Amino acid sequence: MKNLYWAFSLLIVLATSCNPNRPKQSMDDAGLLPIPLKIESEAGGFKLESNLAIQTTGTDQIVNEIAEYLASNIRPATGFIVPVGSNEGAIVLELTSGEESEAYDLVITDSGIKISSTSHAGLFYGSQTLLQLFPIEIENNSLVEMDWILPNGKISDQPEFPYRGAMLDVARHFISVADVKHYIDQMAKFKFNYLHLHLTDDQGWRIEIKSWPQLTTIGASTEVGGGKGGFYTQEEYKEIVAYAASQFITVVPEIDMPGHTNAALAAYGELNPGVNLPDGDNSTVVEGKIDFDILDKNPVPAELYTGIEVGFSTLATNKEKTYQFVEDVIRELVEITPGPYIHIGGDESHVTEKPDYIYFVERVQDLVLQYGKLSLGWDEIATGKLRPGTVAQFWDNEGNARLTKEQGNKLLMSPAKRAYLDMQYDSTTRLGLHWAAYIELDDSYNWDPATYADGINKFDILGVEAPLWTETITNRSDIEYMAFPRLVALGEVAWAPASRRSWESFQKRIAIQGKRWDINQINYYKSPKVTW
Ligand code: TNX
Repeated sequence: MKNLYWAFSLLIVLATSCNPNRPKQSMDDAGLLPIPLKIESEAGGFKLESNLAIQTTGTDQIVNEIAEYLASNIRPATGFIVPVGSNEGAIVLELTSGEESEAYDLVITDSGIKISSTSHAGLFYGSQTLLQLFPIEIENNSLVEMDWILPNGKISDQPEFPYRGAMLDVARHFISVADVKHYIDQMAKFKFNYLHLHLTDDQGWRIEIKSWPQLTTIGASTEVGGGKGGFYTQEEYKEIVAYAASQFITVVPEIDMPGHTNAALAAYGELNPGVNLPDGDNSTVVEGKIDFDILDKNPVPAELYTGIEVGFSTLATNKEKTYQFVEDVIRELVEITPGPYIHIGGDESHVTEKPDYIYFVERVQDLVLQYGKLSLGWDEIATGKLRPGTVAQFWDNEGNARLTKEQGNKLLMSPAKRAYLDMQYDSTTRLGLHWAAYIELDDSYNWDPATYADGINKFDILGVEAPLWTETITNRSDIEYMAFPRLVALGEVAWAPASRRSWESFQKRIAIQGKRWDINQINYYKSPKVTW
C-alpha cells in the first residue's frame, strides 16, 4: 500500500514537472469574480506564444468586435499583435446554435482556448472570465516580459438573475461622460448588464430635452453645494448608450417624478402646483382662492436648490400641462434609449397627496407603455396599480415588495441596508451617509436577494442593483472609493446562486482583484475584513 502511494506521488510529480506550462494558479485559485457556476480545474496550462491570434467563427460582426475587445486587453502587457478573425488562432470564440442564453463555456487545454455560447453576451462574459485567468500582470498598460500561461480546465457558467445593475446618481453631483464610461469599464469586468442613470432630481436636470430647453439652461446650472452642475446633450447620452452597449450593458434612464423635481420646477413655473408663491404675494388670489388661470399665465418657478433634503417638491399632478411635459420628455428619451426600461422614479413624494400620487404614477406608466417601453420605479409605485411588465425597485419597504408580488409584477432588489454604495463603511468613512446602515464589505456580500424580504422568493425577482447616490460624492476617485470593492460583492450576489457563494472564498478572490486594481490605480477601499 505504502509503495503504491509513493509510486503514485512520483507519477504526479513527474507529470507536473514534465509539463513545461505550469500556470501560477489553477482555475480555482485565479480569483474569478463573480464565481462561475462550475469550475473543473485540470493540471497544466496553455502558454500563449507571440503569434497568438483570436479565431472567430463565420462572419458575425459582433463576434469580431468581442474578439477585438479581448485582443485590446491582451496586447499592451504581452506586446503580442493578436490579430482577430483569422482562420486559425489559439483562442477560439464560437457562437453556437440553440436558444439564446447568457451561459457560456470556457475550455483551456494544452493546445488552446475555446469560448462558446449561444449569445454574444455569453461570449463577452467568457472573455471577461478568460482575462481574469491571466496572470495579474496583464493589467499593465505597457510591456511585461514574462511567460503568459493560463491554467487548464473547463468552466460552465451562467447567471442566477437576468438583471445585474448599478446606478449612478448624476443629478446631485454631475458626473462627466468620461467618468461614466470609466464606471462602465469596471462594471463590464464583473458581468453587470444594466446601468441605471438617475438623470434628474431636485438639484439638477441632466439630460437635454429639446422641446423644453430650460430644463437644462436653468435646471442643470447647479448641483449640491452650489457647483456648476452640467448635463448630457442627447448626442452625449447616445454616446454613453453606445459605449455601454459595446460592453453588453443596457442603459436605464430615470426621470424621477412626481417628487424630486425641484430642478424642473425651477426651470418651468407652470409645472408647479402653485402653492409655493413667495410670501406675501397675493397676485393670483381671487376671492380668497388661488386662480389657476392667472397662475398659468404668470407661473412662479421654484428656486434652484443645492442642499440635500428630500421630499419637498412635486409636479402639479392636476394640470394637463404636466402630462404634456411628461409625454414630451418620455418621447424624446425613448427615441435615444434602445433598452426596454424607462425609470419613472416615484420615491419620497412626501408633498404629493396620496390619490394624486397614484393617479400620476398610473398615468405615467401608461405613457411609457404607449411609447413601447416598460416602467421601472422605486418601490412606492406599488401602492398604485402596476401595469403589466412594470418592475418595482425595492429599496426600503417590504410591504411595497409584497404589493408588487401580489400584483404579479417583478422586483429589482436594492435594499438600502445592503446594496447602497453611498452608505459609509463605518463611522470613520470620510464620504457617504449612514441613514440606512454602515455597510462593510461582508455586509454587502452576505445576504440573499431570494430570502431578504418576507414573502418574496427568487421567482419574484428580476435581479439586483447597486445604487450610488452622490450627495457627498464629487469625483472619480470618490466614486471608486465607495463602489469598490462593494460593487463586486453585489455583482457576485446578482450572478451566482447562494449555494456557490462563500465569504471565505470571496475574501481570497477580492484580495487578488485588489492587486489588479493597484496596477490600474483604482482607488478602492482596503476593507480591514480582507487580507490584501
Ligand atoms: C434615499 S433611495 C433616496 C435618495 C437619496 C438616498 C441617499 C431613494 C429611492 N431615495 O433620494 O439620494 O436616499 O442615500
